[in-house]
Amino acid sequence: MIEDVIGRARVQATPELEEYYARLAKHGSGALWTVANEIEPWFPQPRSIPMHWRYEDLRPLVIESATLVTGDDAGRRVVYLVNDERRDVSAAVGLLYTGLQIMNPGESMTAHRHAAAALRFVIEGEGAWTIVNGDRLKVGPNDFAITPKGTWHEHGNESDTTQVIWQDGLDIPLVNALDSNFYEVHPDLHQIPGKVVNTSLLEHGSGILKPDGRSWAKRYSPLLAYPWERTYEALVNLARVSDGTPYDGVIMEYVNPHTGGSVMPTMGAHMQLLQPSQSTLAHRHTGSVIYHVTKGRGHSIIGGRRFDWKEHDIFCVPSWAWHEHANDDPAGEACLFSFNDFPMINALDLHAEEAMDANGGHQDIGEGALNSG
Ligand code: 1HN
Repeated sequence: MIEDVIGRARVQATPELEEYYARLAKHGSGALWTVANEIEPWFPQPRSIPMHWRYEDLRPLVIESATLVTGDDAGRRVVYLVNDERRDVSAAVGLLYTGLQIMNPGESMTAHRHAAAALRFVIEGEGAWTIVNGDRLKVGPNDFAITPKGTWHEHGNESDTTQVIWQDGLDIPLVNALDSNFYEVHPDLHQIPGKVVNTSLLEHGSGILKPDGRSWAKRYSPLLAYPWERTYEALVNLARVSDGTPYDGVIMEYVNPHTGGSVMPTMGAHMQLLQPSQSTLAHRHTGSVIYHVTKGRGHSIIGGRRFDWKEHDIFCVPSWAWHEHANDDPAGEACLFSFNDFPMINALDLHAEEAMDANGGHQDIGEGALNSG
C-alpha cells in the first residue's frame, strides 16, 4: 500500500527492488517500507465486521445439537458465533469468543480449567448450576457468572424437564494470540462442592459491605455470580436519579466488589437500560463489545449498518466502529447485557474515544488517541 505522503512509505517497486526483496525473503527478512503503511494504520482497522445473530434463527439449531451429540463427547455442547472475517481465530468480534451452550435435563459436564477466562449469561431454563473452584453456583435466566482464568469449572442442569441455554463469553482468541493458553482436565473429572450454594455471593455480594479482615490477592472478582434481580434493581434505582450517558443510557458495570474494578483482568461486563423510545448519540472507541438483548426491542446502527434486535439477539461492535442504540418500544424499557475487552485495552493504555457531533464531524472525548492516559 503506497501512500503519496511525506512520512509514509512511498517507494515504487522496480525490477531491481523486487529482486532485492526476494533475496531478503530468503534470509527471513523483508523491507519495512513494503509493509509499513499496513502495519501502522492511521487509525484502527479491525478485521471484524458488525454482525447480528438472531436468537430465533439460532435457537432451533442449538436445540438440535442436543439430539446430535452427547455432552460427554462434545466436552461442552456449544454452537459458537463467529465473525465472517475472524473464522481463522474463532472470534465473534476482535479477540472475543462467544457461543450458545445447551444442557439437557439431568446432564452435567466434566470439570476442567484453562488459561482463558470465561463468563456466562443465562438465557433460558431454571436448573443450571456451575461449580467454580468448589463453589456451587445456581444460576437462572439473566444471571451473570464468571469462570476466571485457571479456575476449575464444571456445569450441569438439575431440572427434570427443561433444557438450559446460556451464552458463553471467553477471551480465547486473545489468549491464543498471545500464545499463552493451557488446558487441564480435572484429575477426578469432578469437584467436590462445598456444602453451601453460592458461597461467593454470601461472602462478597452484599454490595455495600465487605467482609472484615479478609484479604483477596487474586486478579479476578471474589464474587462469581451476579443475580439478575439485584442487577435490575440497581439499574432501575440509578435510572430514577440519572439519565446515564448520552451514548449508552443508564449503564452499570458488573464489578469486583473488592476493588470496584472489572470482574476479570481481560474482560469486563455491563448491563444498560434504554428508556422507552430513547435513542443514544453515536460514539466510537477502541475495544470490542458483544451485546445480548436481555429485554425489549430496538435497533443499533453500527459502522453505518442498521440492525433491528429483540430479546436474546446477540450483536457485536468492532473496535473503533461508530455505534448508537435505540429502544423502539414507546411503552417499555430495553436492557442490554454486554461484555468487552476494555480491561485489557485500559491496562495497555490503548483507550481512545470519539463522539460524533451534530454535523457528522467527530470530537475527541478521551485523553486523545495518542496521548498517554
Ligand atoms: C469452555 O470451557 C466452556 O466450560 C464453554 O462451558 C465454551 C469454548 C472454548 C473453550 C473452552 C465451558 C468454551 C470453553
